[in-house]
Amino acid sequence: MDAASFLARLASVLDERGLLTAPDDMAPYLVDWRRMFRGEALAVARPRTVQEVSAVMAACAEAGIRVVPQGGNTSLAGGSVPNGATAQIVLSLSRLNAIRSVDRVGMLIEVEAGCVLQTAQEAALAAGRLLPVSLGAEGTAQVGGIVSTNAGGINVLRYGMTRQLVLGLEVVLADGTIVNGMRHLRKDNAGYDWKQLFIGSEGTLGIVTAVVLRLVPAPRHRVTALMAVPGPQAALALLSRVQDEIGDQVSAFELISAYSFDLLARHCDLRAPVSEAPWFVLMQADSSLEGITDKMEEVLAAALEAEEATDGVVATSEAQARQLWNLREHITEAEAREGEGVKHDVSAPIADMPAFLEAAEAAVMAAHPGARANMFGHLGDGNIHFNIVVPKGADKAGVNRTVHDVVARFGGSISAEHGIGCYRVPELLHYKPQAELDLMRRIKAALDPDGRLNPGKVLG
Ligand code: FAD
Ligand code: 2HG
Ligand code: ZN
Repeated sequence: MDAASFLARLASVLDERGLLTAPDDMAPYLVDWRRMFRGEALAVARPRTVQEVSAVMAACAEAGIRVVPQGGNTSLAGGSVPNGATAQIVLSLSRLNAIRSVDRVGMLIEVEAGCVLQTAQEAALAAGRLLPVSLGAEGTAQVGGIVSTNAGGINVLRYGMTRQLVLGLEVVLADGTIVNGMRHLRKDNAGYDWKQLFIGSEGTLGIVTAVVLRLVPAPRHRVTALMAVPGPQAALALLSRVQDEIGDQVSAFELISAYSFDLLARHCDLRAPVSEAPWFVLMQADSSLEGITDKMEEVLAAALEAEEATDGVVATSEAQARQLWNLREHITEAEAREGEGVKHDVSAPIADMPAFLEAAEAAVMAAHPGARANMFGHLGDGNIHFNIVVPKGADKAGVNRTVHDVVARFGGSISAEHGIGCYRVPELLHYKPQAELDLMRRIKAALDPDGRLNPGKVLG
């Protein structure tokens, strides 16, 4: 089938707003959030229903066209844009975005893939429930995207990764088959839990079209605190103390380096309301019961006494809490404004984080003069964004290898939450044991035998 016939076929299964082919219309879909990866596409398909997704996939199968699924296009791993090779279309889920239902008693939400995460969060909150996936891109990222990347964010410590929240899933396979597993069940051991294959597979195994997500009771009381700490070891001592005293209520525990605050001050005019320190911890606890703020203040006073922290501020209003989180959420933007950032989204066993940070920073400084580490992230999950700001012309792949060699020494992962996309393919192939890669390839071959789903991503 030639390109013109293929596009005519696509147009016949979509409505008049469902197919974009003009370069200006397609441009935003062809470049990633960091503007590092750009590709080309024959068209952008924007179906409104799962039947239309199925028809698009069947047409692509017949014509041998490759498909790049795209949600909010906030991937930090270059996963959501074409990679330049061969004939591809972008399949945008943005118009398949309905909230089908919110079940207050069953504590779940049924939502289509293109629904923006924040919209789903707001619908849950209106019913007195919390959808506990929270990340800086939540105003743009879509539910299908967070499921397809198994997104993390700031609440993993208490509620787990996105995977832990998915009760039901609807997917469209490479040949257009619709698989409807939209169950509202907490318990279901009837056969293989196939939905786990699609969660976190970054669009390489199928198209996520709808999801049932578990909700939790919306907390009535929340306390947020920013603490200045002498170092990562002290931060871990503080984490332990907080876990001992209010562990069932801690929902976020984030480590931020002084350099991150330096970037925030210079590029976003944002400043920490505590005295200077080499490191900071931003934490949050949520509860249905009153008294969490008093308890947090008591715990933090003891931490100051024990010199695990040197200063701190507990937010006394919702607005002040928002300001503290605003600092944390702007680090990515501040780093982007500073210049060339080499991102590492790494994890290591939590207790080893201080030693890991020291070893990784020393290795980078020794091997790459002029580099600076912008370290921040989810210490409570053992996940740090170990991003290196480098001078122009630096050997970025070399920086990756230096950091990831240290990660490997600590038994860590080269991607804790952002995924592989195309950015980390060489690193995955280098560090993942052969037997695991072979198993992944067998899964890929079973579900996408012609290699048409998100080519060049994850396994390359
Ligand atoms: P996209 O970027 O569009 O796609 C991501 C991947 O999923 C691609 O491989 C794409 O092909 C695939 N995909 C998308 N939708 C579908 C679908 N319906 N079916 C099949 N495949 C699909 N990530 C975190 O984990 N934690 C964070 O704290 C975090 N913070 C961020 C902060 C900022 C400022 C930014 C820009 C990004 C952040 N991210 C974070 C990364 C990103 O937001 C997440 O990976 C998010 O889950 C991507 O959602 P999306 O809808 O934008 O997906
Ligand atoms: C965060 O935790 C995100 O803020 C983005 O995962 C991290 O910019 C980054 O590398
Ligand atoms: Zn993160």
